[in-house]
Amino acid sequence: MTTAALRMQRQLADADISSLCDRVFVAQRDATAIPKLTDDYPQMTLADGYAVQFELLRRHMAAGQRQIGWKAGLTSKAKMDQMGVRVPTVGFLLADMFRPETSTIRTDDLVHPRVECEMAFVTKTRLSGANCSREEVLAATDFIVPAVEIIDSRFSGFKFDLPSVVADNSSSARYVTGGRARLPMDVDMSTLGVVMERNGEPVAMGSSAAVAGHPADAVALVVKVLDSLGEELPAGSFVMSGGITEAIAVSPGDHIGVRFQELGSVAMRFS
Ligand code: OOG
Ligand code: MG
Repeated sequence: MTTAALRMQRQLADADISSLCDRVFVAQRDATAIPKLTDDYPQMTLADGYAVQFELLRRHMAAGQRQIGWKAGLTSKAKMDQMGVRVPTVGFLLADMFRPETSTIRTDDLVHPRVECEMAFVTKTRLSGANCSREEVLAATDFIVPAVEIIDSRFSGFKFDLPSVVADNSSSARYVTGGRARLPMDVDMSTLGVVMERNGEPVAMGSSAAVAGHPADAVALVVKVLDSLGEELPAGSFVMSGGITEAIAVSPGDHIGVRFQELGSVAMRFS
């Protein structure tokens, strides 16, 4: 896993970044599918994708939204294989994307939602730097908690490339936490089993080992990506470390339950 690609220069002018941000903003707000951005801007780079994402974040903050933390995306082989993108990404998480455990989550304000099981971290000290390590992440972790992310690509057919998905905030849409919060030293996070059930049938299963070798490595990756963009991870951040298995499509009426070894369950319903 490398952040070298992030040093790539931007190719697009500020005006293009701003108009691409408009496109993504409207597609997210109205839950409409749009073609991937590189269809119109084939020269668009990963750095351009992050420029669009950060402009989107600035707009949400200016509108009074609150940021809760970050997510890592495409950190497991299962996810990379499913999406055909082999570089992990990050995305921001806002307070209004959160949904409580056991709640009913609407799908009519989403394009084509899918669910993923993830380990989430809450930090107690600041993390920064291009060489952030697993050990630093574990030392800075207040607690870990199981989470389910509801992703929703704004791109037609859930098909995208790296610059486009980064501009679309790495498909972030909703997230749910539940189960039991645990101290990082009390569980072996490298090999926790997870089973996802849809309407009582197992639909995906895996081990936390699938996440970049160790979920804390994915948090370190978030810190490294933020560093390459001139940012750091503040204390008190909520960070999701990426889908352990492939993502599973959900429809109105579906019930999703995820059992995490040692960490309890997270459940929700879709309407
Ligand atoms: C990109 C977001 C991936 C994860 O956990 O891997 C992601 C996507 O698959 O649409 O959130
Ligand atoms: Mg995810």
